[in-house]
Amino acid sequence: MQTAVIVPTYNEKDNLEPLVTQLLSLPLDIQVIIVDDNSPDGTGDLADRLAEQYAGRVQVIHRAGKLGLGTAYLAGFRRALDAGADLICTTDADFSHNPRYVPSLVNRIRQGYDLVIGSRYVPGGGTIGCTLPRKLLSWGANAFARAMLGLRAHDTTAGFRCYQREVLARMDLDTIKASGYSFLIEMLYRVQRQGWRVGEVPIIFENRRRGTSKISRDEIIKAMLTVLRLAWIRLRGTRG
Ligand SMILES: Nc1nc2c(ncn2[C@@H]2O[C@H](COP(=O)(O)OP(=O)(O)O)[C@@H](O)[C@H]2O)c(=O)[nH]1
Ligand SMILES: [Mg+2]
Repeated sequence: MQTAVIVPTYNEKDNLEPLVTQLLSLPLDIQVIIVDDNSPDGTGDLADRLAEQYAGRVQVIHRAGKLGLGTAYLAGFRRALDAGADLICTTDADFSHNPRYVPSLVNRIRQGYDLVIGSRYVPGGGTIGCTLPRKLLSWGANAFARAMLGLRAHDTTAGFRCYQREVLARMDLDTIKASGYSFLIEMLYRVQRQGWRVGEVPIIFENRRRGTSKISRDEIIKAMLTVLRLAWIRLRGTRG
């Protein structure tokens, strides 16, 4: 099975090379698709160098500026679908999502799931090195999204995922409104509503050691608005 791993990057120059190397050394047929938003720190050039070094296994999508995490995933999804990938995974570039878990995500898909989430909030999962505010933010966002949208997964905001090709191929990707972090919640909402089987495998999420988080207050507010918009759609029982 061909597995594409989408890695969105914005200022990840200290993380990208070891991450790509570790992904490519997994015992899977892996292609890496880096989506860089013209990172000021030169991550895009580094990505090009890796694409040259690992020709055929690493591709780069360059975008003009910081256009958001959600649209970066979308650009990656389209490229992966065009390339004929069977499975499409997403991961942060910062090692919070350790590449060693990718095989367990893929294995769970093989057991008959359509979307598998690398989850902090199932038995065996957890976090290391996260500050209390960060834990509270994650916990609050999850509780809110689950309560408002009836999401059954426990880690609804996690960006460590693996999708079966068909889930993305059959989704009208153009109509997804969220462009930032809350894209993850909107995707999960749609996947569940469309009746796909969603599974979770435990991961230990380690706070990044290098670089800084790109989540901002704006993103948090936008995420709340996304949940409210989807809750409204759900309440009216209409498509959206
Ligand atoms: N291409 C692109 N990548 C982004 C953007 N925002 C965040 N990222 C990347 O998305 C991943 C998640 O962001 P991160 O800062 O780790 O968020 P956190 O884990 O919630 O603190 C990282 O690999 C970032 O470099 C964006 O606007 N464009
Ligand atoms: Mg991260």
